[in-house]
Amino acid sequence: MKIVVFGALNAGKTTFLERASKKKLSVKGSYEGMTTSLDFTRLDYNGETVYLFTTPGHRRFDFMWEVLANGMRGAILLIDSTVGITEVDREIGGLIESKGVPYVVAVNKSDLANLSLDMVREGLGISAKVPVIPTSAICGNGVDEVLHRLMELKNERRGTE
Ligand SMILES: Nc1nc2c(ncn2[C@@H]2O[C@H](COP(=O)(O)OP(=O)(O)OP(=O)(O)O)[C@@H](O)[C@H]2O)c(=O)[nH]1
Ligand SMILES: [Mg+2]
Repeated sequence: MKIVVFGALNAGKTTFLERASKKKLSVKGSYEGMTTSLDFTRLDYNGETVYLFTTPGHRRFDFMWEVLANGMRGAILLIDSTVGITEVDREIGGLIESKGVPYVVAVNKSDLANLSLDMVREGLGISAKVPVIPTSAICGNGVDEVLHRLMELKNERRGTE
């Protein structure tokens, strides 16, 4: 199953993927530290193979967002706590919503800033059903929880299909 990590420039998507997979990424499409195409890794979650992708954050490569969203079964929207909610976050949130897949919002760099989760929810205009979880891709806090909640949501949905 395919899961895609979205988020604005520098939010920590590549670091999040490295942390989540606990190994070297199979594909790291970066130039001078900035993702220009995608990152990819594969992990096992309770016997299920999960294909994890990240998108580039830079607007110049925003055409990749739609390409990578193709066929995804779940998404993670990474917010940069040190920046707060921006127009790009709202735009990406809208893209994910339009795909109708379960998703989780990860409020990243929580080791550096303490962004109110209610403000994140309000800023993105999302329903109470979407989990909003503080993470630190550097320290590892919250990363496994994000994956766990996403898999839970996906399985709940599968149960009602
Ligand atoms: N303190 C702290 N730094 C982080 C965290 N996550 C990422 N960073 C740092 O933020 C910078 C950007 O991280 P990346 O993982 O490259 O961000 P990205 O979202 O993949 O960037 P683009 O793909 O270019 O949009 C790097 O210097 C990371 O070390 C975090 O949770 N805490
Ligand atoms: Mg990146």
